[in-house]
Amino acid sequence: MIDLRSDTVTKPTSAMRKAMAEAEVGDDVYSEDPTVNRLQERAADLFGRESALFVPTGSMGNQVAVKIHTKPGDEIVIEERGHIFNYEMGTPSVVSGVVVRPVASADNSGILVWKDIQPALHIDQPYYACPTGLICIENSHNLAGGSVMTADNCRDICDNAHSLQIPVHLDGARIFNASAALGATVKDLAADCDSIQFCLSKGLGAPVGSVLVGSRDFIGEARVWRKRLGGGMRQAGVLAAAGLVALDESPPKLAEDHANAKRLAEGISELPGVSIDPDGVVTNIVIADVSGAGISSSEIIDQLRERSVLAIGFGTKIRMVTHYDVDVDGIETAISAFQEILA
Ligand code: TLP
Repeated sequence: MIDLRSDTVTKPTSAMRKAMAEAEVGDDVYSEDPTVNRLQERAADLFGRESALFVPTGSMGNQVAVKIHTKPGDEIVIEERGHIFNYEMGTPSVVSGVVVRPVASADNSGILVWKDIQPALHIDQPYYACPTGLICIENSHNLAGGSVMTADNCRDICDNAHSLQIPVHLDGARIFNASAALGATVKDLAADCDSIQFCLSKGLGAPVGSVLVGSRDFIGEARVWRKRLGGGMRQAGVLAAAGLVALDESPPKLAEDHANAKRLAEGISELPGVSIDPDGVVTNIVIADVSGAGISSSEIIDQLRERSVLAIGFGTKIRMVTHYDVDVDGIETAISAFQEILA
């Protein structure tokens, strides 16, 4: 199977499995797991921050951040296709009691600029409106096709938000992909964000885990909320060990995944009824609109599966994500499968 449903489907590399088997462990709820501690120090260092916390999932990292930055009744501002809003099962309202204010990016790239955000803010409006408690940004932007936010844009959002005392959380599930695409360090791309969540289990290919990064005080609170939400993981060093290997092994390989995604987009863009701009594919996510194909996205996905290619669909769109378990031949097979189905 050529599994392009997500970069979450990767299997651990042999170096990851070896590191997992040999990991030194302790009880991480007591902060006594040396491998988890090493991962957290490494992550804090990579982002130039005081502290970091290993969490089981990206969703937990994001939602712990939302919880800490806001109070019930606040509003959080996010791009309308943002993961925290669309794919985290309403947790901002369930756990934090906040309202989500989705906003569109004027250029439809999914990448917000301050001009998009500013009109949606509620500041100093004591009656009727929910005060804006947090701005969430996403880099790369999953549902917008892996688009990326530059360091300058991120800094501009943070500067403006901070001048209004509004914190900024970065959902950097795939920040290393953005880093590879832009040729910028993750530290620069996270600029002045108040908290950052990045996933080890997406483009980086580790089997489990994410890291929340921020100030010492913020991470102290995050540790409490991780435990409250059931994320205290005991001998988690076996997982952190794979994460450490992922941080060493994977970033240099991401450019290959991006080239594969671009090739896939180019290959299918020529087919009748498929709408995708290959120039817009700059990381590892390919989202094609097939509304003109005369056959539904779910039918195409079923027919792809019959040809050993897995993809996911939403509405009239099909998403495919490249990763280290799919090579150039796999991409050519996927393109041929599309050609057979749509020709
Ligand atoms: N994304 C998954 C699905 O939930 C859609 C995927 O296959 O892409 N932020 C972003 C930007 C994400 O893409 C994801 C996962 C998360 C957060 C949540 O991470 P997990 O799945 O670890 O909770």
